[in-house]
Amino acid sequence: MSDDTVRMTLAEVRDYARATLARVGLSPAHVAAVAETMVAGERDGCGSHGLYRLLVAAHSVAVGVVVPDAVPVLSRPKPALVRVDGGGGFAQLAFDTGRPALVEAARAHGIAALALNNVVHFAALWPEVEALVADGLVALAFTPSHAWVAPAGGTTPLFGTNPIAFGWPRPGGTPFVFDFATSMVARGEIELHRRAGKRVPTDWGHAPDGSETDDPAAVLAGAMRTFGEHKGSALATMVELIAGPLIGDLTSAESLAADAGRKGSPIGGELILAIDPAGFLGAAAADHLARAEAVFAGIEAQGARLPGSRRHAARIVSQRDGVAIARQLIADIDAVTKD
Ligand code: NDP
Ligand code: PYC
Repeated sequence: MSDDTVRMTLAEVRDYARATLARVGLSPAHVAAVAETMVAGERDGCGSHGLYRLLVAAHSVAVGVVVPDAVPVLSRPKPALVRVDGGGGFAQLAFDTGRPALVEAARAHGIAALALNNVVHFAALWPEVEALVADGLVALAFTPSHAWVAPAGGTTPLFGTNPIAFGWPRPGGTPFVFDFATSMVARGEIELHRRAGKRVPTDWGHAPDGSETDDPAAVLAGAMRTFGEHKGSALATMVELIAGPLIGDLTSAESLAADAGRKGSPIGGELILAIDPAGFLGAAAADHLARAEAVFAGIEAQGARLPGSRRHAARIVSQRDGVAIARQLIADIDAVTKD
């Protein structure tokens, strides 16, 4: 461990996150839900969505982007559809509110969807799909963000970083879960590079004049790029559509407009789909899930790793040894959240 970092147990990370979120004015229910996703981020080696997000959350509260004591309201537009109106609060509590009904609906109908509306979103999506996979379901999650990303072929921001997460239950193994932005990287990763004084690869984004740059500040001021050229661009468009207008919520451009220069976290919705393997397969589901294991074995047999394997390895280490947190980050969080 370097002098630049402090080692914390996961319990200390949780206590620190909870105390900070309570101090900035979140209600106890939001404190508990939001802190847990930050603990998960640090635990699984996902620093861009760990304690760093305390700065982001505190700012969103301070500038009035988020309702710190919002009470999510659940409704059932159709038997297999669950909607939670987050009341302008952070998305984590809205998800926790809708999750039991989503699981129940997926088991009853084979497939079900949860729309979170009117939420403020800054979290990674894998904790949500992982929670649904723990209930034996296949899960997908999508959310737009702010218009920071240019479509392939352009240099003007239009899309959000628009993550897609997928989870698949594995008998006796860690689940197969991937979760990534449809931009080259999450914006949080570029912000972490800027904070650390590091350059970024030139394919991560464009400077404000559209030119190539390795300066993270220039990319943040200019436009990020989608991954996979037109393919990532099409997936980013899909996320805009299905987690925006399809569920009656904002696109990333509308979210940025609603932010009105306050630089808060994205405002809008999220779509989560849950599929029960027993829906199509009944009692044969277990046999087919076992057969699916050949796909994972085939990947690993070639020396490739499965998405999620790095996170699960990091989890084992951090549960045993705790995590190293940058002293500067703690100092910055304390500076903006303590009197
Ligand atoms: P990455 O580009 O790091 O991709 C992450 C995914 O790819 C993980 O599932 C990861 O598994 C897997 N992966 C990475 N490298 C490999 C490899 N060599 N072989 C196999 N799988 C691999 O992440 P992003 O920067 O795109 O996104 C980071 C986070 O940001 C996500 O959790 C996302 O939800 C979040 N985000 C949230 C947004 C929001 O609006 N709320 C917006 C944008 C992003 P592993 O974890 O095991 O490394
Ligand atoms: O890192 O791109 C990102 C992001 C946006 C909202 C939450 N995380």
